[in-house]
Amino acid sequence: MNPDTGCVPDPSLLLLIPAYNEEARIEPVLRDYAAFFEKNYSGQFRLVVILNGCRDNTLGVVQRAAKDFSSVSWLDFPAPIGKGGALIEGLKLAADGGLIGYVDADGATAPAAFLEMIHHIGTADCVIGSRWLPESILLKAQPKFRQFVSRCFHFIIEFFFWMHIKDTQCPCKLLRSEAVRKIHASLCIADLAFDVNLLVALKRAGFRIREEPIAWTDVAGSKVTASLFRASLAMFLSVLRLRLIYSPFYKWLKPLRPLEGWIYKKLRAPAPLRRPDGTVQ
Ligand SMILES: Nc1nc2c(ncn2[C@@H]2O[C@H](COP(=O)(O)OP(=O)(O)O)[C@@H](O)[C@H]2O)c(=O)[nH]1
Ligand SMILES: [Mg+2]
Repeated sequence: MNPDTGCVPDPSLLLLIPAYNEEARIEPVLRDYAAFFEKNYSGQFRLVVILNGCRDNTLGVVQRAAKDFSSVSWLDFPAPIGKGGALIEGLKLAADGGLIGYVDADGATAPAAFLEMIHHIGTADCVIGSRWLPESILLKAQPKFRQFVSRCFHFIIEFFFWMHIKDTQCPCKLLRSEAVRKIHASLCIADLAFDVNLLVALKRAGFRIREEPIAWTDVAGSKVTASLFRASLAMFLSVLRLRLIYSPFYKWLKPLRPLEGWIYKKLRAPAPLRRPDGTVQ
């Protein structure tokens, strides 16, 4: 039974958590989310962790949590598919009539804050948490330089795509499964610019995105902050590619693909994914 309405059951909810070398951060997050949603959500709840190529014991930690919570499971891909690639795989699990969303493995978004997103979806197709609205609550802000880089990235995104979204990168997003299904073939960005890929695809397909303030806390151990320069360059390359995909010039740039692949390799970032027919979206 839905606690708000007293009668309509909540839609099924699938929560994805991409995880790479997260043995130190992920376990309390899995336990908190599973316990909270099993208690406070009347619809079916599933939490799927998507790992790839972890070099630590993240898998063992996830398996330990899955033993205690039946809602927790995992997918493990050996290939270096990146956060975006992991989410592209996870979004394939979108179930009819349900909701699907994702958060980071670090617990920056508390379960109650994610539940708020569900209450906010209303007639929208996607609701995204935002750390850059006046009502947003930053329990612990990101380091100053990271914030500066984040705002530069924001202006680039706004210049390229004109979406008027204040925080494309907040790792707290919730979507209707139908919307995910319709745009899934347009998802190809494997690195951390995946969020931009997702939002641009939704906007271009005419889906409604609602941006809501979120209570958020920065958690130590970010891989992005640890390699900010490399990660930012890779993200810039990915948004540039995304902009070109939607331009008439894209087909002329095919000869540059090997160069692009070489740059991603040098930046140690996952290159855009290839479709089964070998083309890149
Ligand atoms: N599966 C997978 N997850 C990743 C990869 N890189 C980062 N992640 C996950 O993506 C999320 C964001 O990473 P994080 O270091 O918290 O970045 P930040 O929140 O932007 O500082 C975390 O849950 C990571 O474990 C990757 O290559 N593969
Ligand atoms: Mg994070």
